[in-house]
Amino acid sequence: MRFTFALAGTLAALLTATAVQAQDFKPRIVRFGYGLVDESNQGRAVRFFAKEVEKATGGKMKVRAIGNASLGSDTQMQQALIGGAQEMMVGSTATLVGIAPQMALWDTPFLINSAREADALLDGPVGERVKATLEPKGMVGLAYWENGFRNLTNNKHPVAKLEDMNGIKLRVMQNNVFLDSFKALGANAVPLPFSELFTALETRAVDGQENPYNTVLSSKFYEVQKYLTVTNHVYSPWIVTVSKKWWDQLSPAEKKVLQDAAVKSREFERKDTRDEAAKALAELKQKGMQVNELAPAEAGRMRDKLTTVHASVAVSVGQDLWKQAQDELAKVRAAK
Ligand code: TK8
Repeated sequence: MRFTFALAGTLAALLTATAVQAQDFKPRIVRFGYGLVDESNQGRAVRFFAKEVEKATGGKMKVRAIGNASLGSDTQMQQALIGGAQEMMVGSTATLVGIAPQMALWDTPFLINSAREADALLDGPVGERVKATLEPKGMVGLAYWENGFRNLTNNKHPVAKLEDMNGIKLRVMQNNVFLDSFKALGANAVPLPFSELFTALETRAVDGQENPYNTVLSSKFYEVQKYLTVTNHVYSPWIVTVSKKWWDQLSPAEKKVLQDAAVKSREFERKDTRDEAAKALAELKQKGMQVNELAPAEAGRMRDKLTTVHASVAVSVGQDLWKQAQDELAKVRAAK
């Protein structure tokens, strides 16, 4: 008798669970856009995310991974998300600064010195606070993924000292902190969407650019760039965002699936990116790039120039957020 009750209870629970599931997940197509090529750390992570979501919804929600900026540049996709014409994207936080000014925190040169500091700051209260500023603007931020530490490439000459930056026409992201930083270093900085970068380098409309090793490799910049200077001048995050218009139509269960999958993919993506970055420099040398490390004194001179932009970042993101970030970093550094 007791056994029968127990069995009936389990059956009832199972049936309820199935009923809830069927209601909770509607058939949906999610267009998830990104800027890099399919065979990049970005592409691999979006496909990982797609699989997670399909698994968790029993195939109800289908995520289309659409790379190569086929849906537009970062800023174009952001507008599509805000307008509700596209569901999801991943791209640089730097291109969001026009919409959410506090994102400029992540553009601060030499703010973050290690992967450990990056993870603690981005996944902690500071990262949450900055992420939350997107929602009133029409986008929901789910998780930060890693773009990585940025390094300089160019086609003119090796950059061994500060003065070598003079006269280099350098593509930067569409963002004032990057523009000001590279102007401070003496480069002729030109903002350009990533989707136009390869052609601009190839046709020599610009001489150089800066991005993590992973991207120099996956986007084949080594084909059109001779010199690489190890600068690690800034840690650059990507952020996974959802159209708020679309998000508001989802059930709590659907939202949870997307949120959980974004975090799970973050773990996959960071590991993949770090593994690839560790090997990428050797590969880039093999492909013919001439790589140089800056002498410590020259790195120091560049660093001094770049830290002049710190005060203006603090003003544009607000002293309170700036201080919170510094305090958090001090905590992480002390906990070594
Ligand atoms: C990809 C970009 C890229 C970024 C850039 O869409 O623009 O240089 O580093 O990753 O977001």
